[in-house]
Amino acid sequence: MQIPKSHPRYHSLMIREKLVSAFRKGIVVPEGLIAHGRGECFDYILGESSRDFALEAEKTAVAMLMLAKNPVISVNGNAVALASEEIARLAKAIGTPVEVNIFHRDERRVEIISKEMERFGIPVYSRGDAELEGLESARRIVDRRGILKADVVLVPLEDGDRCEILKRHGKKVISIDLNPLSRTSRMADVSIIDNITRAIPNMLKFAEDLKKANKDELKEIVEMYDNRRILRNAILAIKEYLEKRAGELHD
Ligand code: PTJ
Repeated sequence: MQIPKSHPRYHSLMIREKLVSAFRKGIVVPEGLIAHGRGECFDYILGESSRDFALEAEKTAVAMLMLAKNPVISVNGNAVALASEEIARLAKAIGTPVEVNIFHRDERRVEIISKEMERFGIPVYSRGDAELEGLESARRIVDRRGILKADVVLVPLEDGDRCEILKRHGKKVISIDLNPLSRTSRMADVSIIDNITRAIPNMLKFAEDLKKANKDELKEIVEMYDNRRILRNAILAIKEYLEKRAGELHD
């Protein structure tokens, strides 16, 4: 569909088009379109920009990934539809493999998503040759070389229960989820409350800035970070936004 650039919601409508096109290619499931609607709503009441709490989490996430022994970026249909190239650039910048791990599992879709990511010349794990104990959903099926042995996992647009299990397996979890109230956001070690379309490009900039940082400097960033404060600030930002809007309607 042709969207006029002058449309006040141009950017948001273009993102929808990306998802619909990825749905037609078999990358995104119908449930992914619904999940995007929830994300859009939170983005709306967060002002559709990367707020301070998001930027701090993004910088910390990059430092954590750089310090990790075995980092991995887990991708699903929506993440690849919205940010495949940027994810590949981030993976290259910090030397992280990408693993396809989807909730609505179907081998054909795993293959389509893997091919989509491999176009950028990065290692993509998708063997599904191991299982995460304690998890019943298809997300338990992982790759021995990736999530199974990872110490830090970046999970964009997660569906909830996996975050807890990853943590039970001793891994640090970084989430990207616009909903600060979600189970994933509450369980993660670093919760990035931002749209994936902004979060990954921001992380790329931080990766560039931190390229010359030494281990101690990276450790300090991680040690100074307080995820409860970040979540609180995200919820308060929503409250302030809504109060401001309501205030504008005073007689
Ligand atoms: O490709 P699959 O099979 O792994 O399925 C992917 C979905 C997204 C359908 C699956 O993981 C799922 O059901 O996720 P949930 O439980 O709906 O959670 C997705 C979370 O992502 C929600 O909290 C949304 O608010 C959030 N979200 C949606 N769009 C964005 C987002 N967060 C950041 N950026 C977005 N663009």
